[in-house]
Parts: sequence; structure tokens; C-alpha cells
Amino acid sequence: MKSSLVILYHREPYDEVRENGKIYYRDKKSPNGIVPTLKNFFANADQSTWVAWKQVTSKQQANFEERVTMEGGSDSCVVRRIPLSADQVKNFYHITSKEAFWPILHSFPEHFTYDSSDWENFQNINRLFAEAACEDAAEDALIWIHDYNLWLTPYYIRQKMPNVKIAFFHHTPFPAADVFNILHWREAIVDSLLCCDLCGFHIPRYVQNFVSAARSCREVEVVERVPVPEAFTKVGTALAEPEMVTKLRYKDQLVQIDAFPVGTSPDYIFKVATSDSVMERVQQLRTDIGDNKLIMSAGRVDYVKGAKEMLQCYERLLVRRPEMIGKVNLIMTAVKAAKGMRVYRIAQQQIEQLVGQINGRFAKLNWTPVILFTEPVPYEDLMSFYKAADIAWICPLRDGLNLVVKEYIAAHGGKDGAVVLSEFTGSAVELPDAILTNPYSSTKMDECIDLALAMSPEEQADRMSRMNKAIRRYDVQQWANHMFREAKAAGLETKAPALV
Ligand code: GDG
Repeated sequence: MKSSLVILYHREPYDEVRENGKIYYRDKKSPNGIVPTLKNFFANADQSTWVAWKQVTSKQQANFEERVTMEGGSDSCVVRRIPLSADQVKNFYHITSKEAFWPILHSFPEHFTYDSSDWENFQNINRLFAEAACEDAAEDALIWIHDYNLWLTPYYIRQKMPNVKIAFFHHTPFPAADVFNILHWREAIVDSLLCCDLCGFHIPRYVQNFVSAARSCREVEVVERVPVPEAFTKVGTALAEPEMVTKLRYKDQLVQIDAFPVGTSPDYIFKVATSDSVMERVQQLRTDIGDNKLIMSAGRVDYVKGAKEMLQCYERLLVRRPEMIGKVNLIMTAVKAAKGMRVYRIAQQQIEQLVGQINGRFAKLNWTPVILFTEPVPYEDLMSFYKAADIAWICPLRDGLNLVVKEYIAAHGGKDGAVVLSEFTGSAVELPDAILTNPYSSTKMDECIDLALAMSPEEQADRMSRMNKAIRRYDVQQWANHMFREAKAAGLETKAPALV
């Protein structure tokens, strides 16, 4: 039987566990991000396929199981793995995606490297994803594709299946047209996205950027433009946008475009963050640091995430306000990138060097100013950092959305805590009650951390209760429901799963 729902996402929806020589495909240990929600939809469809890639050695390739089902899952939900060699992964993911596309998507043209990109390999892998999707998809299936790694897949699918329904969600920012157009493959990318029935972005600004990029490449007709929904800030912040295009026509294809930011699972996070085992860790942490202010920050090592700018600001804080020495602690996770991602080496060195410099300069025997984790912290520990921290400090130079800020707010249940958030994250457009900062300005960064350190419990409660409402408006379930609702409204209804 063919699938009514096909999800294309580069990550597999499970952890692969080997026990007594046997492999099990189990629920992920770290339940953050969008995978659990997508998996829900995947599991609720009559018949569904999840397509992901899997790195294999030539020896493993010989008896590679392309189709697997998850432990406890039904046979009608199949995970289809595309086996890729280490070289293919390196060229596709580590180099072409991360050295060419990523810097452009995040408006860092100075990091863009063209020469090392392997466009042909990128095309081939996108074609493999498309072929796998088409083999499994029913004629009226909904194929939901995720992110720029699969930019060309809609085009290849459309060539094989003119009537299938294609939705695409872009998790990164979409840059302004004059930056996007640096990619000299821009026409192929735009042509492919214009093969979709529905193209989703986190916020209206990215919609508008995509529309202007598409219009600069092709004669695209704007069919509909509307004021942006209530949930988004309309003016006054860096990524605000008053209106957005919601329908484009190109040749025979009507493309529905929409802004619906990814969310978290606030109830689940709050439950974990207030569970006995996490609260025990919180108590321990608070006992260890006494009355000190605890600042936390979490993310991957990436030059777009602003860890360097934050550490520099923290060092300035200890110089500007010596009374803070011994009175404040910063816990930071900067999870190092997979081996082979040379693009992040400098960013990691800078972080480690700055942490060493700050600790070397200010530490006392009983006080370490910064505690850095470069290995992933277990989920419950991360929750305890969220819950224990007085301040979440999140200052990417650019970030499609940023889920960490939403997780911090969820962990505090709208009661206490302060948030310093970069205006250049998609989340800032939903969270005007955060202390919005500009990581390109040291003055603004200094002002904002001072404000957070001084914020009264009343003001914290006031702002956090509004932010808590905001993160509940677009939780991860709403995000996925929104996609299926839009798909239905656009006539893309299939036997895809009922709304949960
Ligand atoms: C892309 C876009 C967009 C972090 N450290 C640890 C850990 N984390 C978890 C957080 C959070 C996730 O990683 C990071 O979320 P971001 O939103 O910052 O995501 P990216 O990985 O950059 O992903 C981004 C997102 O897609 C969704 O569309 O928001 O803009 O770049 O969930 O909790 N988790 C654990 N240990 C850690 O040390 N367990």
C-alpha cells in the first residue's frame, strides 16, 4: 500500500541502539525539537513513510536495511533510510550545505565558500530523496519536506508526480534577495520551491524575503497579500514586517506561502522541569551558587549563535561592574559540531579561548565565572539549568527561530525569570516582552544584561506571563496542525492524519 503522508527530514526519528548484537530503533532519549511531534503525525497516518539519510561504510552497505520500523511502532509507518557514504555526507552536508548555503541563509556572505561546493552531489542526493518519496507516495499523498538541505527535492518530485501535494518548511532564516542571489544556483533553488503547493517559513520577514528573491529570478505573479497575523510584532523591531504575500503563481503552479513558527511542548517541558528528579538538581545547583545570579545559555557551536559576543559582554560586565565578581554565574552549553565540520572549528576555538580567558582572569578558589559544556548535556540536566537560571541569555547574530528561548519560558511556567533575546532571531517577533538586544552593538548588549540583572520579581512575572501565552499560541502541535490545516484549505487534503 502506498503512503498518504511522506515526511522528508534529514534526521531519523529514533535512536539506533545495539543490544546483544541486535539493533533496536527506539524513541529518542532527548525529546526536544520537532521530531516527537512529526513522529506523532507519522504514526497517526493510515500509511506513512519517513525518509532520512544514514551514513554507512561500504561494508555496511552490503546488507543495509533500507526500510525499518520503530520498536513498538506499526508496520504501516516505515522509515526509509538513504544510505550515504562518508564522502557523500561530507560533501552534501558538511561542505555544500554548511560552507555555501548556511552562511548565505544567515546573511554572512563573508563566510560563503563557493569553490569547495559540490552542486552535482547535492543534486544527486536531493534526487535520491525525491525518488524514495515518489516510490512510496500515493497519487494524492502529501509530501512534507524539511529545510534547505532538500531545496531541490520539490522539483524532482514534481517532475515524476505532477499531481502529488508538496509542502516545504524552511527552518532557517530566508535572507534578503540581494544576499540570497549571491548563490549562483539561485534559479534552480527558486524554481524548485515554486513547485510546492505550500511553502512555510517561521516569520513574515522570511516570507517577504523569499517572495522578493523569487520575483528577482522569475516572472512570478503575486496573487494575495495580507496584513501579518496578530501573533507577530508588526513594527519597531529588526525583523518586524507589517504585511506579507500569501499566494504566488508561477506558470501553472499556485504556491501558498505562510509564516507559522515552530514551537515547543510547553506542558511537557514544565512537567519535566518541575519533576522531583529535576528539582533535586535545581536545589543542588542553587545550594552550590548561593544567592548569586545564574545566567544560562544553550545552543550549538556556530558563529551565527553569538556565543562570542555574549562572552565578550560577560567579560565587560565583570570589568565594568567589579561588584559582580563572585556574584554571578554563567552556565553555557555550546555543543560542538560533528567531526568534519571544519566551518565551526574557529567558532569553537574562540568560545573555548574566551571562556579560558574569563575564568583565568576572574576565577576565585570558590567561584568559576563560566561553566562551559561542549558535549550535549542530558535532557534533564538542561531542564534543571533552565529552571534554576534567573536569566536566559540568547543572542544569535541570526537565527531562524530559536527554540531555547521558548523552552526556558516553558520551564518557568510564566512566573519568574528574565529573557535577553537577540532581535535577529525569528522568536523575537513573537516575544516583544523579552529584553530585546542587538548583538552587533556592545552598548546595547551591556544595557540589556544590566536590565535583566536588575529586573524586579514583579516585572519578571508580568513579562513572563505574557511570553508564556505567546509560546503557547504556537506550540509545536499548533505548528504541525497549522501545516495540515493550510494543506487542507489549499485543497491538499489527503488521507493524511487527523488533527491531534
Ligand atoms: C534550526 C534553526 C530553529 C541545546 N543544547 C543542548 C540541547 N539543546 C537543544 C535545545 C533546543 C535545540 O537543541 C536547539 O534549538 P534551536 O532552535 O536553537 O535550533 P537549531 O539546532 O539551530 O535548529 C533554528 C530550529 O531549526 C527549529 O525550526 O529554531 O533557528 O537553526 O531544543 O534544547 N539539548 C540537550 N543537551 C544540550 O546540551 N539535550
